[in-house]
Amino acid sequence: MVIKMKECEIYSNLKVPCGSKIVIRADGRNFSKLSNDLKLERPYDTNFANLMVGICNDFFIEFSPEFIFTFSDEINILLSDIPFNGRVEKLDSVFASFISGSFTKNLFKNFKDNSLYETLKPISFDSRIIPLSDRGVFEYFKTQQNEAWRNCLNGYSYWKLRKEFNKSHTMEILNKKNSSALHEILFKRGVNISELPPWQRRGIGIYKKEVSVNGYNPMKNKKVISKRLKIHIDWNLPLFSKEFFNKNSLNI
Ligand SMILES: Nc1nc2c(ncn2[C@@H]2O[C@H](COP(=O)(O)OP(=O)(O)O)[C@@H](O)[C@H]2O)c(=O)[nH]1
Ligand SMILES: [Mg+2]
Repeated sequence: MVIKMKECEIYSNLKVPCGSKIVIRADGRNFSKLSNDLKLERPYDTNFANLMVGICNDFFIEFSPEFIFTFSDEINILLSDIPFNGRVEKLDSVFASFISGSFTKNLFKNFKDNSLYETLKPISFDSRIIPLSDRGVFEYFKTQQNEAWRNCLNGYSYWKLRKEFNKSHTMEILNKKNSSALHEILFKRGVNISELPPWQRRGIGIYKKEVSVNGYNPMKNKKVISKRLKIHIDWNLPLFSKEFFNKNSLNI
């Protein structure tokens, strides 16, 4: 019997549900090690955050998503116009590789010290697809923003304590501490968590925003102001609310 090879590609017709919005979440692979190799500042490195924003910007230009939310080494992308006919294999593989390629491109822009690259292995991201209802989309972004906040609290607590204690003792101290105990640990060491930069506490948003552009109408010989949508990098996100998404014409 002759095997029809096309029929062996059994996953190629797997598609996201019709009419559903999807979020793609990409996460850097082994970035704990990468953060050592790149000698990133702890717990937050501004060059690294700029690099992640560079990826989001590249993604926005290429695939016109509705909204992107990034913190740490993860990128959450909301798509309502879904390319590749919604084929799961295509979406996961193209997006993860696009993001990995963009990471490398932006790495050279944001980290100028060539000696850092000598030991660096190729970078990769994983990618997963989450189909969501309209209500689910809002809940999703709220959950990820809470995750960003926890990451901030844990990161600062860990690295502050590591200045005084070794790794295992630090872990012991942090074990089962609730968030007010962590606030206390930080406050005693001069960190008021609510005064940290918003992008560290709440993550970074990328979306289109209306801007006014000054122009000139030669027919009427007059200055005119027109409105245009421009990619906006929001380093100052509020806590996500329906109002935030409505205000920015995000259909969430
Ligand atoms: N020092 C530093 N590390 C970062 C920063 N952003 C992300 N990371 C690292 O990236 C890791 C992301 O977590 P996770 O995905 O669970 O770890 P992975 O499985 O090793 O990629 C964190 O544990 C940090 O080590 C940063 O701004 N500074
Ligand atoms: Mg990771």
